[in-house]
Amino acid sequence: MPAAAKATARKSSAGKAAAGRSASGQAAASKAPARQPDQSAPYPISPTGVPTGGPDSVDVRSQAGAYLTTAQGVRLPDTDHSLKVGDRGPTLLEDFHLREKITHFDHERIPERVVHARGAAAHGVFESYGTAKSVTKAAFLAEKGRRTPVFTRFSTVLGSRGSADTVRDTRGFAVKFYTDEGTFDLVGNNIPVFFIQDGIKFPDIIHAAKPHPDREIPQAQSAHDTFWDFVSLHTEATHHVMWNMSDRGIPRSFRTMEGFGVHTFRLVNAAGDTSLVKFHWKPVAGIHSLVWEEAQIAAGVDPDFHRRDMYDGIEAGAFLDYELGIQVMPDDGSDSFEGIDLLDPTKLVPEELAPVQLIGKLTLNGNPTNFFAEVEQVAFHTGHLVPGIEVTNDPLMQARLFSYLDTQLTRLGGPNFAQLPINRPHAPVNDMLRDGMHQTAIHTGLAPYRPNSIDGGAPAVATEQEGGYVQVPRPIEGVPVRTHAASFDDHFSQPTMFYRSLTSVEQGHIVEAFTFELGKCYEQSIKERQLEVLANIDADLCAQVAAGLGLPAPKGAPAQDVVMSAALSQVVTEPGPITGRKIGVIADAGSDLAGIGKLRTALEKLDAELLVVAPVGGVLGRGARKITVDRTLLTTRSVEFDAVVVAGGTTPTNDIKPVLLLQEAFRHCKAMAAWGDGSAVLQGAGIALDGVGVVVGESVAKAFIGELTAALGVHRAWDRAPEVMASAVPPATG
Ligand code: HDE
Repeated sequence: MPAAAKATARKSSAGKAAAGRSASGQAAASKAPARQPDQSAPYPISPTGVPTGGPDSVDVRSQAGAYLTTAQGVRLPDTDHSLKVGDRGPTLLEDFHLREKITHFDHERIPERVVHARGAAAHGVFESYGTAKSVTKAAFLAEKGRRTPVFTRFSTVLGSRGSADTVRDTRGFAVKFYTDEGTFDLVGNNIPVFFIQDGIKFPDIIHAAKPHPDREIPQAQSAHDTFWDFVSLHTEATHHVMWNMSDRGIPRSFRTMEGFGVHTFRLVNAAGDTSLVKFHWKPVAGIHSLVWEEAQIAAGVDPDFHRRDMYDGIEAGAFLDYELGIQVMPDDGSDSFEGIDLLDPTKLVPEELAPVQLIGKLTLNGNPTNFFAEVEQVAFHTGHLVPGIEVTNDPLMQARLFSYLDTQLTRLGGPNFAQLPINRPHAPVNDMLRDGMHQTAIHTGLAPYRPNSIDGGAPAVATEQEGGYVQVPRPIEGVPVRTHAASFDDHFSQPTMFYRSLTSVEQGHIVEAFTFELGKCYEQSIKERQLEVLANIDADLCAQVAAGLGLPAPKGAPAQDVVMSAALSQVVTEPGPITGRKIGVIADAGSDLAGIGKLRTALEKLDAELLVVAPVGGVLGRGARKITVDRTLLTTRSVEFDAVVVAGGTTPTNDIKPVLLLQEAFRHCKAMAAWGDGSAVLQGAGIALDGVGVVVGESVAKAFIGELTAALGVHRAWDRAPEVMASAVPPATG
């Protein structure tokens, strides 16, 4: 994107925030660091949802000024020495600055999230296509062109706050829409199904998947006994487990993940007609994953792999784009569609049966300004709904409606967390909720109760026509039972559909993942029980995993007549966009610097980033041809790049670091390229120039750039996989 266009995009998306930032009051705080252009912050909105500040007011979101002060605003002469009796003497209790500074520090941490503790988030905007008008009256979806500010948090589920980004896990995909009709949260995952059918089992699956309670290991992993113990016994988890073991469990980037609302929602249009709907986020950059070895290396060399990728991309103007889509099913009272129980969150509806209709676009274009205030304190809740969007009887969804509000009381220390800047609705708030820990609103009026006469009867309740959230009539009858519907009993046919709908490369990854994870278990009986589960999905899958574990493959009864769903595969043959992708160019002092410059210009036009990798840091060349070294061979590893290119003129070397970098990237099926005599460096690493996904050219000409970007656009050269990724699994025995 050209610089001017980027600036405009940012300006319009940062919207009111940008206006607040440039307020002249900021001038008084001349020494305070300004926000970076890529940084947004929650809009300056009061706890009652009313925008604060005018053009002349200080930006209330920043705590800034020329002088260091106490929390009470008293200017401080020194913050490096405590107040002592003489320069060696005991410290005085009267040192209010010392005590305030240390006390506040002692209380800087809040409890991390029970699940989804590790996360990163960005601000953005959602623009409606208006195509959902026929199914929902929610204005942020129904009105064409309407733009709604959003805050989106991505997360892993199992790890602690400081764990690595690239572990094998489900990813959270939670979006807060600050709509004019109140806040709507779509708290989804990157996997369309869940481990359990009933919320009452959530503590069980999470206790099983978290580190063992005695030694607290392993961190952020499912490859351990308690996880496999539980899921092998609790077979309704099978479908979700299949997705976790697939490439979906190790996304390349937040920008290349799909997102799903998982549950079936009930949408209501202006006429009161209802539909059953599943939400999907479709990444514009395509769906793409890491390979397992890459994920493991990245967890060590860059535990911040995903958050860095998102923050850097946004800073460079390579925003993250997703289209929101819905699958619409009739609300005919059966709560099912084509034989699929829509209240069972372990089932998906194949896109071939109910196509995903696109209804709007999400663009993430602003980094947080303060991680704690925004990313840590944001509080999502499945009960944050707006008129036109309602829930269903999905027993998982029902339990979530309780949990999210409840958990914030501990995590955010009381009932007023909706007043935190990141959580404040942009719609006016008039809630009659009063007092409590951390109350920051100064409510007026004497009568926070209804009915009242003292405040003239205000506030009024709203009718449906006035925008009141009035649930559609939903007849409910039955006797209280602790049981489930018979339609919830099928745990295997959709896992079979998933496995068989994938390409052989993707299936191979699933086999390897199961073999790895079960291979890390100690209890033989757990491995054997999980093999029995696999036998009910696909005999071949079971046989291959059993062979890798050195165990006999049990016989099962996989479903015979499953429908296939091509939409479940993420392998593409047509090149897509390369937004946000990173291309490493190996160079040295003798390299063709003009060629590097030309390639960088071409890639930047496509919102991709070129990084120069050289033996040592500093600059290459002189004068106009000067190029800064972005990474040295010591500071980078192949996993940082989607493609590795050797610049013409680069001297071949026996140094193990460039050889390792090239061989690793090649083994991970990435696009490889060289121009001019740079191809000798490729050959020196044992890479054949006529191989799949290897691009060579005389110079950085149009054809060379085109072939390289096409190779990047299909994500990986999978046809290379049998040659470079085969692992010697012994043949299955009878
Ligand atoms: Fe969550 N989940 N969950 N979950 N969940 C939380 O809420 C819970 C479930 C999801 O970035 C917690 O604020 C129960 C499904 C995301 O802040 C907690 C059940 C899906 C996030 C909680 C589920 C999710 C959470 C922890 C079973 C996908 C991160 C802290 C009934 C559709 C949100 C918090 C963020 C977070 C409970 C199942 C997604 C404890 C009881 C299914 C993306 O309230």
